[in-house]
Amino acid sequence: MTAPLLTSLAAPGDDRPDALSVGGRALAREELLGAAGAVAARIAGAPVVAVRATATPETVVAVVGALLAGVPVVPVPPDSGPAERDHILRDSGATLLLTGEAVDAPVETVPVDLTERAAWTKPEPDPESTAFILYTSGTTGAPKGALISRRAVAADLDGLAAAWAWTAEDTLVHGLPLFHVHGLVLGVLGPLRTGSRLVHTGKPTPAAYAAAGGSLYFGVPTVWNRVVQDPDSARALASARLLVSGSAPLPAPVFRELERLTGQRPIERYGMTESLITLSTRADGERRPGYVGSPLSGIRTRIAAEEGAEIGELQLTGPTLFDGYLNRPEATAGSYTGDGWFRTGDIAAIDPDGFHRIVGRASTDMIKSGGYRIGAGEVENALLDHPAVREAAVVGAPHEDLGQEIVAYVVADGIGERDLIDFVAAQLSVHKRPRKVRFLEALPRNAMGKPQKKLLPPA
Ligand code: MLC
Ligand code: AMP
Repeated sequence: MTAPLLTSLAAPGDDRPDALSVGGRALAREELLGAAGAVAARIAGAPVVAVRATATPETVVAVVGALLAGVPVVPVPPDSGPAERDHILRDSGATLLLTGEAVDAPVETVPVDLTERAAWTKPEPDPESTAFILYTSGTTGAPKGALISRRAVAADLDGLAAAWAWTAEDTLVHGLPLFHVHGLVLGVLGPLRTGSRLVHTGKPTPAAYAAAGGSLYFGVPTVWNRVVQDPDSARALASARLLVSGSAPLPAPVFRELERLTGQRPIERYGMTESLITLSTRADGERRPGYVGSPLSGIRTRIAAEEGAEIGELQLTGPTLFDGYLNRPEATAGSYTGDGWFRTGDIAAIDPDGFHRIVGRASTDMIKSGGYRIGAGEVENALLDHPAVREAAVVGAPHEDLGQEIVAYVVADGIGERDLIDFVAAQLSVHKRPRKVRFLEALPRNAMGKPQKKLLPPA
């Protein structure tokens, strides 16, 4: 039986004044619980609450407050422009926006004050109820809200704690954004459930990681690539217990450089917003470059391969899966096979010893840049919203540091690259901006008039 999500949060024990530190501001567990109790009292009964998810202690207090009150939380990227933010607020049905600083918003804002205190004594909500609505991009259209239950989060964190021997003795260090699975679900609720300390560095820079002195470190491959480019910072991580990479493929050369500089092989784990983390190498097991290990407890995997082939779509079942996309029954149905397995859209292979290798994505319209998932269609639609743009095609081009970089091909009149990049950054989120824009006379199309991305010139 999986214990309720917030079981260890309320347990007495850790009275360190810096149990949790975000961007240099620290909170004791009791302070977190008191301030979150005050948030819970203010928002109890709301159908859905949004949180402006800056990398601050206010975000942690807001999220924990909503989880105490049993109100589903929608994290909103703090740099999201009006198009993305308004879509998330409208689509999720959020009636309140919790925020650490005053902002204009189309819904009522509720300030989060770290000094407020209230005891919250109500029992934990039903484990099957929704903990999070996480907005995530598909290949086309606007992001969809993935419904993540309390049970799924609790099961996932327990599976990871077992795989990584993650305990209250650890200090987790990371500087990832607090609006996705990696930084928020693993990176904030993980420490609260395992009882470990958390040091969030504000930004995931090599120097900040080196200075933090943790035992457990999280990063996306771009972060690890930057760490190995800074050998002094990398060497400072030699005393850590585990360096964990995820959210995108860790290039084998970065894996090897990390081993050379720190004396230890990184842990690689694989996951998705819809499934949470499902595969990982283990603290006491083998770690092989290019492999994401074996299923966490309770997860089953299979490869849907053509007759005779070993490589095919990775499919999953298990307790960490989402409960569908909010208000999108067709998209939800389409993400499952007829016999009830979740279709990841990732192409993978499983070695005879059970080790999984992710080979790529089924669709080139799903881009991973710096560990962020970005749908090509979403960026194309944003570009087409600009009056000067007549046609747009967006691709992910291989990039040494970001894994992929977003490149936009447009047919447009009287506008320059910089203006279009800034336009997307302002409408969506900064990380969804194209890094390059190429101007064409026309997009390559087939006889049916459909754009042919394969025929686009090199970036
Ligand atoms: C640049 N900036 C602009 C801009 N151009 N601002 C406005 N308009 C423009 N046109 C500014 C930004 O505001 C920012 O400022 C600065 O430039 C850097 O932005 P960037 O270039 O986007 O940052 P970069 O260095 O490329 O970021 C790399 C990174 C980041 C690794 C730090 O990509 C990152 O945090 N990735 C993590 C993604 C993640 O957590 N994914 C997990 C998904 S969950 P300033 O001053 O603010 O720095 C998942 C499941 C799983 O995948 O398996 O885990
Ligand atoms: P997101 O929904 O943002 O969590 O992105 C999920 C996607 O990230 C997956 O479908 C994979 O394509 C990719 N991903 C996550 N972890 C890894 C990994 N360790 N190796 C390769 N790809 C990964």
